[in-house]
Amino acid sequence: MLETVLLTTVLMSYTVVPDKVQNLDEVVIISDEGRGRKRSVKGQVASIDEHLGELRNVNLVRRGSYAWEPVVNNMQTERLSTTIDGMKIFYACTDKMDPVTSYVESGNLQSISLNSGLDGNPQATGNIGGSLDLKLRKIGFEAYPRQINLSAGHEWNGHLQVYGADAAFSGYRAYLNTGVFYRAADCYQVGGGQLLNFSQFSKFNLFANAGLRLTDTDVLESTVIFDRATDVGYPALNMDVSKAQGFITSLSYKHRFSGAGWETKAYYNHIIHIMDDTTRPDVAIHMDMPGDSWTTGLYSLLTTSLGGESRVQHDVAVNYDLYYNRLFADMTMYPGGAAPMYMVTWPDVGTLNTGLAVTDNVSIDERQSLRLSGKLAWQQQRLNNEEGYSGQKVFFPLMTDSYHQTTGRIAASYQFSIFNSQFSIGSGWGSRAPTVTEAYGYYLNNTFDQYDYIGNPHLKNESAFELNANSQFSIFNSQFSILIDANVFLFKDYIIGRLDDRLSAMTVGAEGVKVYRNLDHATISNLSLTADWQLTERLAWSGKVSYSLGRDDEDNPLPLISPVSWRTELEYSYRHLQTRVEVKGNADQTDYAARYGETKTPAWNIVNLSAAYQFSIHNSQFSIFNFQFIIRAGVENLFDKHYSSYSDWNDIPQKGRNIYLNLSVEL
Ligand SMILES: [Cu+2]
Repeated sequence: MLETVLLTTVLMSYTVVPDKVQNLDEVVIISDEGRGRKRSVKGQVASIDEHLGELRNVNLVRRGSYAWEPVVNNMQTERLSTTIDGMKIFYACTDKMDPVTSYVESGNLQSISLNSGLDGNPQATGNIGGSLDLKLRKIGFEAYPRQINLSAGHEWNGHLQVYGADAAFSGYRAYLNTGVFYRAADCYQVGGGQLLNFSQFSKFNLFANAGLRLTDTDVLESTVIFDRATDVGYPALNMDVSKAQGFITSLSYKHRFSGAGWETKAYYNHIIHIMDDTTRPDVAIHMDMPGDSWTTGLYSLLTTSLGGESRVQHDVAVNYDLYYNRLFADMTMYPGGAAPMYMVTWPDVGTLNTGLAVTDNVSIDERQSLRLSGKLAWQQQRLNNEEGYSGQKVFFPLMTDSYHQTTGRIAASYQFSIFNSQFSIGSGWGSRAPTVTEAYGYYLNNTFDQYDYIGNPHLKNESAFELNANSQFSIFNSQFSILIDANVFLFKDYIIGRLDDRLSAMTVGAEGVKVYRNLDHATISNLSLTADWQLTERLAWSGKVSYSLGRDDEDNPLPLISPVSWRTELEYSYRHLQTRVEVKGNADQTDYAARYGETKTPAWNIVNLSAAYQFSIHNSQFSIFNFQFIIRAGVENLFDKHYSSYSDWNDIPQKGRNIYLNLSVEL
């Protein structure tokens, strides 16, 4: 009902048809234009992190209010690929305070797509758990001539403010999307009313996407994003961030043949991350810890359909990519009364990576399809900082200053549909090279288990074999449907830190030193059940429950694996109004990884309420006065529960009761 109301507004300009070749497992829509699909109840004003939370396979590790780390299939950054419109970008913090999703703003994006497991998007490398691609907002040619969006939001808990303005212009020759966004918050109150110190942040973002049609078949496109977060508190860590800045830019050329498309994009991005502990009281030794990440690269993607008149059709994509990334981080400690101590924590590692990916979506007949994908990549790494290299060589006398690795992935899945039901089974194998932290990190303190970590340049590649299956059943004219989704990842040479008691810690208060090792094997498996029920024309119910398991080579639980979790929603829609009650929670974390320093997180449940109302003001005489308004309001954590989830770093408590109100206007 609501969908049809909303669809009468602006839909055509942003066609969000999932790319056939990419076989997206899940998409969350961010802009207000892609209506009727999976999206946050806060609309466009929601943060990227809140949008990511809408995806079925995604959890978030939270170290504060800002820059949450996405986890897919219970695997963190090291086992995922995150790209922005296919561009590689790497974070610059040795403590993972800045996942790359923190360098864009919701208003920059059209959607976020997730490919679960080893069947990654063509540009993805090292994606064992999955790949996320953040799709930038592009109005395209010959859409609406002009579109302006203004949005503002306020959340009472922590006085969060969000302001955004973006404009889009579209013609036959050219198009432009541009916007400016600001969001900032003070420290928030946890359940019960206590203030959580160092949970503030502020962020400013500017972006532009432009397209120019050169001929009927040739197009140039360009992107520039500037994003700067300042004064970001990390209550779960010992340090905050004074500046985290991303500059992201690309230029691409698209050519259309008959029945085929070819895109070549060149890009460059630079991330600066500066940690700061000067606002913290009682710091034993002050430290300066900056980090830098530079990436430049290109990809060239050819997509075509083959099969001609025959029943079996192939949608084929071939992608070549090449990138060069440099990561450098250092640390200066200022012990009171003594000379400063200097240390290189990431030894200016240059990684040159190149790969070739092929995917083929085969539609066999109306009921059956097959998807095949594979990628082979080769990389060369060089340690360019002499001081960092010689520091690590003390522990690994046989190490050299240059390494190379070959990684690959291959996946196949088969889909079959009958009546109103769909079945899919798939399998894959893939490997990843150790990250710069895992191979060359130097005395990186991990506040999760209180150990200093040293990288191991002799690590082998980690690999995994994946099996997955899902089936969806619909009954009562598709008014009720159930989706069961299961996957298992069998790892070989799983990379994790293990205690080395011959070494002593450098950080004050650390318990010892861990060195990254390959475990012979490990397992991660996930099972989820989702149900949707259209009770009446106006009332819909949905529910989801999921269960996950992670085990190391000695059958100990792996860290940061979700306990049993659930979420259920009841939604009532009437004309332009949509209201929703949501209950979500986790069971007791009985399977926590004591061996890896994890503590047990107790069960919790919270209730959220939300409502959205849309209306418009026209003046038929002057078509220029045509305003579309959406008001969204809600209460999160209605009963002000004091709780933290298993993925809250060091069990920092979540927000207490929070009332929000936001307004979007389209003119
Ligand atoms: Cu940091």
